[in-house]
Amino acid sequence: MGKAKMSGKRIIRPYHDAAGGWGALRATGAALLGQDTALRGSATLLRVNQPDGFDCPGCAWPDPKHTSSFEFCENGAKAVAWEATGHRCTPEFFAAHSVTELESWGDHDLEMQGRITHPMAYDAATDHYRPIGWDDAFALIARHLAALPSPNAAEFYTSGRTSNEAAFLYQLFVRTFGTNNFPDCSNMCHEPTSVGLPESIGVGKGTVLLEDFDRADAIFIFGQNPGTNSPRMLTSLRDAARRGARIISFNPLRERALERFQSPQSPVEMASMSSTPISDSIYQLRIGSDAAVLKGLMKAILEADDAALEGDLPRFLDYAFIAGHTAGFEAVATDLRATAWEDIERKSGLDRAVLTQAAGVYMTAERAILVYGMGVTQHRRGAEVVQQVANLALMRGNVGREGAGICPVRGHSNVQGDRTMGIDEKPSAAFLDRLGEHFGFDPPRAHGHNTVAALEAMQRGESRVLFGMGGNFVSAVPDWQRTWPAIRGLDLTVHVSTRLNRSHVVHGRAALILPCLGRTEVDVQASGTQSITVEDSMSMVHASAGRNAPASEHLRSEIAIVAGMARAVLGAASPIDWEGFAADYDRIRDAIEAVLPAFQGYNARIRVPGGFHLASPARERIWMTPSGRANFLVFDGLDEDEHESDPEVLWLATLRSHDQYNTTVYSLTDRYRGIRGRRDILFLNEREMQRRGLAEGDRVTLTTASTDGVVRSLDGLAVVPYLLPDRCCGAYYPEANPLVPLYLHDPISGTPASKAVPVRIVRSATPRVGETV
Ligand SMILES: Nc1nc2c(c(=O)[nH]1)N[C@H]1C(S)=C(S)[C@@H](COP(=O)(O)OP(=O)(O)OC[C@H]3O[C@@H](n4cnc5c(=O)[nH]c(N)nc54)[C@H](O)[C@@H]3O)O[C@H]1N2
Ligand SMILES: Nc1nc2c(c(=O)[nH]1)N[C@H]1C(S)=C(S)[C@@H](COP(=O)(O)OP(=O)(O)OC[C@H]3O[C@@H](n4cnc5c(=O)[nH]c(N)nc54)[C@H](O)[C@@H]3O)O[C@H]1N2
Ligand SMILES: [Mo]
Repeated sequence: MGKAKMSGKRIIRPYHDAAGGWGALRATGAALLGQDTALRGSATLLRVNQPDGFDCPGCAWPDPKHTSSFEFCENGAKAVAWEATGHRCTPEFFAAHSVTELESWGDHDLEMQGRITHPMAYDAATDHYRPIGWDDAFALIARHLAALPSPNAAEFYTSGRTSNEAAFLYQLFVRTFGTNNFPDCSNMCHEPTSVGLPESIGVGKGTVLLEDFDRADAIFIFGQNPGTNSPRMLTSLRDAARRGARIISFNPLRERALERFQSPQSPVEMASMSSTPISDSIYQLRIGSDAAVLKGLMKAILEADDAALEGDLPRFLDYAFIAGHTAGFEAVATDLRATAWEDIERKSGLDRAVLTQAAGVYMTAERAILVYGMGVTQHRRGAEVVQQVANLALMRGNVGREGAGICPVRGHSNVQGDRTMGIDEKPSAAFLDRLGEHFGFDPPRAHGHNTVAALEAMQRGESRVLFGMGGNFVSAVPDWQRTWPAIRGLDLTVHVSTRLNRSHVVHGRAALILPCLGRTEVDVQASGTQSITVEDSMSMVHASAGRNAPASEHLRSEIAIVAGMARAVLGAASPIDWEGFAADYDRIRDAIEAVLPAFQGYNARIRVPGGFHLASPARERIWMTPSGRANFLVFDGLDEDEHESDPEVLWLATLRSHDQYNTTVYSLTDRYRGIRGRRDILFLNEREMQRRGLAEGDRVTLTTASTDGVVRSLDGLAVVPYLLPDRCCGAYYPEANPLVPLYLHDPISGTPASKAVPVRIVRSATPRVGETV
C-alpha cells in the first residue's frame, strides 16, 4: 500500500518548546481571565499551598514542607481558577434550560456555567431542576433511603477532593446507616496500588518522601505524565537532572515534560529560553507491556549478576537485603530465567540491548526511585504489574533507604487521605472494631461494592440510590451505553458538587444537586472559622483553610451536608452528635484520633506548619505482611488478554489532555501534543495509518473487540499521525469511555483497563476534517 496522501488541513501542529516556560505562564493567564477571576484569582493563587493558606485542589504531589514561597504550577492555577470563578450557575439558568436540552451540551459547556449557587431538585413534570431548601432535600434523601429493602441497595461514591474530616464523617454516617458500599474514584485509579503493594511490602502506599528525590541516583518513571498531571514534580525532576541523577521513562508517548522542562521559577531559563533535559531516555514501550519490560529489566540484572559471580566481581543483587528481609526471590528468579528474551521483545517492542542498557542504569545506581501512574495501574493485570515494580525495587534493596523507594503518584489531592479515613468497601476488622467501639454501634461487616460492583448492582436493579460526594461518577465510569441506562433507572441520584457536570443531567428518577464550599472558600461554622486536613501522595498530613467569600450564601460545607443528612436519615435517636461535629471540626479530628492511632495529637500536630508524616512501616523496613517479610511475586507469562495475537486489534489508551482535570475539560487545547480546538482525535502512528490507507484528518470508527457480543463503538474520530509504537493508539478520556467494557477490569483491584482497550479501526462515513458534505 502506498503512502496515504496528506491533503487538506493539518490538525496537529507539533509543539517545539520545552514543557513549562512562557507557554505555561500564558496558559495560566488565559485560564484566569476566562473565569473572570483576574484580580481575585491572583491574590487567591498566592495562598495556594501556604502554611496559612489552602491545599491546592489539583494534584496530590507534596510541597516542600508547605513552608515555601509560592511555587508556580500551571495546572494548579487552572484548578484554583476553575473553583474561584466569577461565573454562577443559578436557578435562573436551570429555569432557562431543560435537562433534556442540557444533555446535548458538551462537558466543557456544562462546566463553563460556573459555580452552582442553590440546592436543586429535578422536577420530572417540567424536566427542569428547581430550587429546593436544604431541609427538604435531606428529607427527600431520608424518605428514599428508608424505602430501600436493605441499606446495601444504596451506593455512596466519593471523589478524592473530599477532606479527611468530611470523609471520616461520611463513612461514619454510611456505616451507621448500615452498608460498606463505598465505590470511589480510587477504584478507577490507584486501587492496584492499594491492593497490590500490601502483598509485596505490607502497605498500600508509596515509601518515599520529597527529600528522597534530592538523594536518588536514578529515577525511573513508568506510565506517568508529570508535566500535565503533577507539574510541581517537575521541579524535583529538574533539580535531580541538574545534579546528574539519571532519569529514565517508559511511556508509549514521548510526553514533552519527560523530555525537557523550562522552569518558570528560574529567571535564567526564562530569559535565555533554555531548558533542562529531563529524561536521559524515553523508552516507547507498547501499551500494556510494562510487565514485560519490568521482567526484562529484572532478567538483565539477574544475567549481569550471574556474570559478576563468574568473574568474581561485585554483585548487582542486594543479597543481604533479599536474605534478611524478603521471601519468594527464588521463584521469581526461576520464572525470569524461563522467560525468553524474544517474547519480552515481541511484547514490548523494545530490544534486549535497549532493556539491558536501562537495567544498567538501574543496577549501577546506589539509590533508585521507581515512580508510576495510570500507565501502570489502568490495565487488566494492573495490581500484578504494580507488584513487578516492587520486585524490581526489592532486588536491589531500594525500599526503606534514603533516596530510594516506590513512588505511586496519586491523583486527586486527597484521594489517599480518604482511604486512610475509611472510604473503603473492604474495611479491616480492626478499623471496624475501633469505629464501633468509639461510637457505640455495630458497623456492618460484609464487604461492600467498589465502582465496578456498584455499576453491576445497578444494572441488575439491586442498587436503587446513588449518592456522590464530589466527582462526576457518570462520566468517569466505563461503558456508557450500558451503565447510563442503569443509572437512569435508579430511584434517586444525589451529587454534592461545585460545578455542573454530566452526573447532573444523566440522573435517576428523582435527583438532587447539593452545592458545596470549595477549598478556596472560608468555612465558618458555629464555633468559628474552620480548617480541614488532607494527606498528600507522600503521606504528609496538613491543614487547609480558604479565604475567599463563598460563591453563594446558600452553599454548605461537605461536612455540614453529611451532618444534615445524617440527622434526617437517622433521626433524633442517633446517639452521635452530628451537629456538634459540624459546629467544630476539631471534634471530628479528636474522633479520628480515637479511632486511628496514627493520628495521635492530631489537632496539635496540624497546627505546626507543614503538618506531619504518617509513618510508613515499609519505609522503616517493617513488613506488615503475614510472613513479616517483603514478598517477591511471580507475574505469570507476559500477556493481559486473548486478543494479543490478532494483528487487526490495536491497544487503545485513553488519555488526559493538558487542559483538563479528569472529566472537567478546561479548554479544547492539548498544547504539548500540538492539538488545538478539538478533542475528537485518534492518535496513530504513520505506519498504522498507511496500512489502513488513512491520511491525517480522515475520520474513523473505533470498535471494541468485545468478548460479550455487545457492540461498543465510537464514530467520527479524526486521525492524527503521532509517534507511537505499532499496534497502539490513543484517544481522550472521558469521550472514549463508551469503548471500555465494564468487564474489562483487573479482577484483583476492580480497576477498569482504561489504558489498554482492544479496538479495531475502520474508515468512517463521516466527512474528513475540513471537508463539507
Ligand atoms: N492537570 C491535571 N492533573 C491531574 C489530573 C488531570 O486530569 N489533570 N488527574 C489527576 C488524577 S485523578 C490522576 S489519577 C493523575 C493521573 O496522572 P497520570 O498517572 O500521569 O495519568 P494519565 O495522564 O492518564 O496517564 C499517564 C501516562 O501513561 C501513559 N501510558 C498509556 N498507556 C501506557 C502503558 O501501557 N504503559 C505505560 N508505561 N504508560 C502508558 C500515557 O502516555 C500517559 O503519559 O493526575 C492527577 N492530576
Ligand atoms: N477511560 C478512562 N476513565 C477514567 C480514567 C482514565 O484515565 N480513562 N481515569 C479515572 C481516574 S484516575 C479517576 S480519579 C476518575 C475521576 O473521577 P471523579 O473524581 O468522579 O471525577 P472528576 O472529573 O474529578 O470530578 C469533577 C467534579 O467534581 C466536582 N467537584 C470539584 N471540586 C469539588 C469539591 O471540592 N467538592 C465536591 N463535593 N465536588 C467537587 C465538580 O462538580 C466537578 O464537576 O476517573 C476515572 N475514569
Ligand atoms: Mo485518579
